[in-house]
Amino acid sequence: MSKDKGSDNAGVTRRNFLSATALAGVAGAGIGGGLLTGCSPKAPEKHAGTVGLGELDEYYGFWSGGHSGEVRILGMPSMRELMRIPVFNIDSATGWGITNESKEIMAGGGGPYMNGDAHHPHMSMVDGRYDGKYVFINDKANTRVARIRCDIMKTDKIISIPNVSAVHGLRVQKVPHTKYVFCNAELRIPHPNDGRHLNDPTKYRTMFNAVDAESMEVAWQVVVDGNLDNTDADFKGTYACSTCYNSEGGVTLPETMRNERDWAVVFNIPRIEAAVKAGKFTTLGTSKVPIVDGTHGSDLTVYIPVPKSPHGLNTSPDGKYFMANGKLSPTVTVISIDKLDDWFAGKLKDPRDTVVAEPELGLGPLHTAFDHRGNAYTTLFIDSQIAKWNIDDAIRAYNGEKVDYITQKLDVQYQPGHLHTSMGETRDTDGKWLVVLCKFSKDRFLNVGPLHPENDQLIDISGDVMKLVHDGPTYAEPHDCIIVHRSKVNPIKIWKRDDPFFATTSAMAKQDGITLEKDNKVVRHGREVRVYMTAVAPNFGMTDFTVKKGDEITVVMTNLDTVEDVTHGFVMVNHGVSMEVGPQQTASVTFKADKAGVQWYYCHWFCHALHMEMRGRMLVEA
Ligand code: RUQ
Ligand code: CUA
Repeated sequence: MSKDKGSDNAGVTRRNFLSATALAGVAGAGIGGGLLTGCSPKAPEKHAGTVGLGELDEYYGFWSGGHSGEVRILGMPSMRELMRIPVFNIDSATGWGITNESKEIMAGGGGPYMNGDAHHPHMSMVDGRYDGKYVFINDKANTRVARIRCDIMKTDKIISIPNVSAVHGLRVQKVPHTKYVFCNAELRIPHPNDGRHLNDPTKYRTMFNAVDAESMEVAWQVVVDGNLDNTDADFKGTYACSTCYNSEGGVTLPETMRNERDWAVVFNIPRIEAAVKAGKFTTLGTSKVPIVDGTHGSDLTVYIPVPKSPHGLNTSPDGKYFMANGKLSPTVTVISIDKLDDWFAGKLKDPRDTVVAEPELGLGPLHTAFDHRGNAYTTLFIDSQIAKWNIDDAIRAYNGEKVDYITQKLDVQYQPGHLHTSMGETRDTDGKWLVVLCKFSKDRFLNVGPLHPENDQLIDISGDVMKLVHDGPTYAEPHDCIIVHRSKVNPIKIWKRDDPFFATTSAMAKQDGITLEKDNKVVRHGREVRVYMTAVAPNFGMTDFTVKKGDEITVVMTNLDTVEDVTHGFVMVNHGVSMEVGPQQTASVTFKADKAGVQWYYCHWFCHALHMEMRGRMLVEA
C-alpha cells in the first residue's frame, strides 16, 4: 500500500488483518504489542493497532496534556506521539514561554503563569463536521481558554475568562459553524469577588461562558445555580447542555452530597443572544462582558433533574440526544433534543419529560462516546470497564419493554475517564476506533517509581465485539482527546513570511529599517540592543556581536532555509535562552547581557552535519 494514497483501502486491509489477528494478539504476545517494526523475516508483520514502518496513520489524535499544560498530537491507530504543542506550559525545546512571540500570546491570559491544567481539546466545525482550522482547550488551573492554529500547530491565542473561577468543560458550537466556544466555569465565587461576602456561600455563583471563536473575546456569560462540570452542543445551533452538580450550594464535600438529584442544565442560545441584544444584561467590575441571568425561573435555561453529581455530557452524533453521565449513579440520563423544543415552546410541564431513557450501565459512568450504528460506549470508572449499549434499546427499556440494551462490557486497565471514538463528536462518526483514557496503569508497565504513567488504550470497535488492541502509556494527564481523520487536517510544512505569528517582530524590524530576509545587523536604541541575524544551515549570519554589560538584548533570528524539516535553534549559554526557528520563520527572544566576557550561542535543533559547529559569540564588554 502506498503511504501517500488515500487511506480508505488501507483501512480495509488493516481492518481485515485486525479481525483475523487481534484475538491471537491478545491471547499470545500480550495486549498491545505496540511494536512498530515488522519482526518476521518473510513479510513485515503488522501488529494490531499499529501501522507499518513508514506508513502514515489514518487519523490525527489531539490529546490533552492535563496538568502538563500542553496538547499532544498522536498518529492513530498507531498511537505514536507525533508532536507536542506547548500551550499553558513552558517548553525548553521550542522556547515556548521564553520567546517574545510566545510571551505575547501567553500575556493574553493574564498571568504570567508557569502552569496550566488542560482538559478538553476540541476542533472547530462547520455544519457538524471538523474544519481543520483550530483546536481549543481549557485551562482549569488559571481560568483560561487557548486556541491552537492547525495550519502551524502552534497556540495563537490565550485568554482568561473574567468573573469566574476554574474553566472546566469546553466544547465548540457545531452548527452552523463554530461561532462560539462554550466553556463551563466550575467553582463558585461571590459576584463581585472583591472581598465581599467572603464566607457567605449563598452569595457564590458560577457562569456558563461563550467565547467568540475568531476574535477570542468573551461574548456573554450566563449565571447558573450549582457548579458547572462538562458541556456539549447540539447539531442545530440552538442548545448547549452542561452537567451541573452541587444544587445544594455547599462548599464542603458532605454539603455538596446531600441532595439525591442535581441537574443537566440546557442553555437556549438564540434566547441568550436575544437577551444580550435587547440589553437585558449586567456587567461585573471592570469587565464589559454582558452577563445574563440563567438561574432557576429564567426562560434562557432549563434545569433537568438527574441523579446527583453527574459528570460527562455528550451529544449523540445523530443530533437527537444529550447524555448526562451519572458518576455516582450507575445510569446515563438520555435527554431528547426534540423534547427540549417542546419544553421551550411551553408544551411540557416537567423538565423530566424531556428524558427518554436512563439505562443502568455499571458503577461510575463518566463519559460516553458513539459510533454511527446507534451504539454508545460509556466508561465505568469504578468497574474499570467500557459498557457498549444500544441507544434505541435503552429507550425501549425505559418505556417498559423487556430488552437488554447492554451488548458488551470490556475490561480496561484501569479506571477510565474520558473515551473517544474516531470522528465521534461529529456527523462523520465512523465507528472504527475507540480510545479509552485510563487514569491508572498499576502493573501494566515497567516500574518507573511512585509516579506511574497513565494508560491510553486503543479498542477496535469496527466489528460486533470491542477488541482491546493497544496499551499506550502517557504522561499526566490526558483527560480527553479527539480523533480526526487526516483528510480534515492540512498543516503547512514551511512558514509563510507574512505569518501573523511573528507580525509584531516583523513590524519592529521594519521600524529599524531591517529586511529580515537578508540583513545581519545590530541596531542600538540606548541600552536596548537588537541583533538581527539570519540562519542557513550550518551558519548563523553573524558569528559575533559586541554589547555592553547591562544591555538588554533582543535577538531576532530568521531561518532562510527553505527545506522542509530544517529547523534551527538559538541558545545563549548561561542566559536561560532557547528558541526554535523553523524554515522561513522569524523568532525573537529578549534577555539581559548581565555577564561580561565571551558568551557563546549555538543552534540546538539538529540541522546539518555541521550542526554542532553552528555557533557564535556575544562579546560583552565590562
Ligand atoms: S473531565 S476525566 Cu475534565 Cu472527565 Cu477529566
Ligand atoms: Cu542550525 Cu542546528
